[in-house]
Amino acid sequence: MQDIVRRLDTCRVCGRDDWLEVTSFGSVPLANGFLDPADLPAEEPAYPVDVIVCRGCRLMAVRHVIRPDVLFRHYVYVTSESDQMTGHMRRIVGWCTRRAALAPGELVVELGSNIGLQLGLFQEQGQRVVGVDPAENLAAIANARGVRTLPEFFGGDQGRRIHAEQGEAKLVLGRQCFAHIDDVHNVLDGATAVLAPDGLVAIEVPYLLDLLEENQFDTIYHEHLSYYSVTTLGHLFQRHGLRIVDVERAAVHGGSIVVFAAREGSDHPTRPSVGQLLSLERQRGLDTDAAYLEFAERAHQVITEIGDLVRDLAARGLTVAGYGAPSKGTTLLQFCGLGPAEVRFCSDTTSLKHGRLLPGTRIPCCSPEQARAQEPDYYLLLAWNYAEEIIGKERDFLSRGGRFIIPIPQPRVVTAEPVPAVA
Ligand code: DWN
Ligand code: ZN
Repeated sequence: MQDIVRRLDTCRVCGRDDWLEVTSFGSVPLANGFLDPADLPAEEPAYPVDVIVCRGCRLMAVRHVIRPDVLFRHYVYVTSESDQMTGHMRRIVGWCTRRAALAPGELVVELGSNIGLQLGLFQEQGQRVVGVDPAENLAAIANARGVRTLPEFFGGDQGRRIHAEQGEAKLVLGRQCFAHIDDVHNVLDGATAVLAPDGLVAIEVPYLLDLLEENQFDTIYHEHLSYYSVTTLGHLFQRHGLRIVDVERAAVHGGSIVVFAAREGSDHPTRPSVGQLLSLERQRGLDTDAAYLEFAERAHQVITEIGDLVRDLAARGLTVAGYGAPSKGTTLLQFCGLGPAEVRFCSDTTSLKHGRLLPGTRIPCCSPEQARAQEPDYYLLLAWNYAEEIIGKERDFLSRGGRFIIPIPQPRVVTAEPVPAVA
């Protein structure tokens, strides 16, 4: 176990070792460790998911850090081409173009660029692009699509090399990858090495406030090492001569923030959004232990309620399947102790997951087409962050009497019938 996992002793942002022990969700296998049924291990290695909060900078983190190459060298999560995500990626282009005054021919560098969908949109409007992603399988897809992608972990060396080869970047973007990074200082060294004097660093992360308030316990797993607020990102950027100049909130992944940072001495004005979110975070108590301990209590309560609901349906002979097999879904099923006896299969649009078994629970994952042939009575909506889009396109399932269970913030059942108003 030693060589794969290490214990986080000092805070990766501020270096202190004064931790609040928030809770433990037990030991589970890795959320994206899908299994090949033809080559099943007798036992899957499981690692603790223990949540801690730094009393210095209020970084929320998981205590056990898995070696990044184990998690990310071959990766099954492919950026979604759903309407919601495509719309969001187009908005990102607009936000960044306006704020960084991006002109054709200028350089955009993206870390964790996956299969290059986001960079492709910058390329379409004339920017030069370089992606950096450690997942060799995904970088190969991106390169085949014509989006230049280095199959590497981004850090100081990569930032300096890109600068030497391509010149300075007007925009360094990292969407939904920052939470996965252990050595954040090395990554910001790389970002500042390649950043133009008037350039912007734009980081999109799931928002800690939304996670806590919406009981998103299932987004806590080994891949997500850190859970950020604007407060904590401010501390982090400051150590690298960067200042947060603006923040956008976005609905993706259950509620995210896109934080724009510029060099301390640059002319970029600091927008009111920054102060507004910093005060909101104080107002909601993110600087107190209570906010985290109360979340933990609610999370365990919701885990019990979801498990009870699904077990009760299965005991009554009703069939339940998972809609989507996202990382948060494999996590939720493991935390709730649900297996193939209660959840027959999970349907997912990602072909890399088809024919495989979910980690830990060993529930089979199939394509939506296969799922249609064995329609369940209830779909447990594991991809709840796409609830609106999915329920919209599954109206026929609902009209045939099917139901969705939306697991968080509290489990609720959705039927075709509008819920009657309470008198
Ligand atoms: O940070 C992370 C991010 C950004 O994404 C990760 N560590 C891994 C991943 O998290 P996730 O796996 O929870 O991501 P999604 O995007 O919420 O996954 C949605 C899943 O649902 C995908 O596997 C695709 C599937 N899906 C589906 O089957 N039908 C999605 C839609 C919209 C659908 O209609
Ligand atoms: Zn800290």
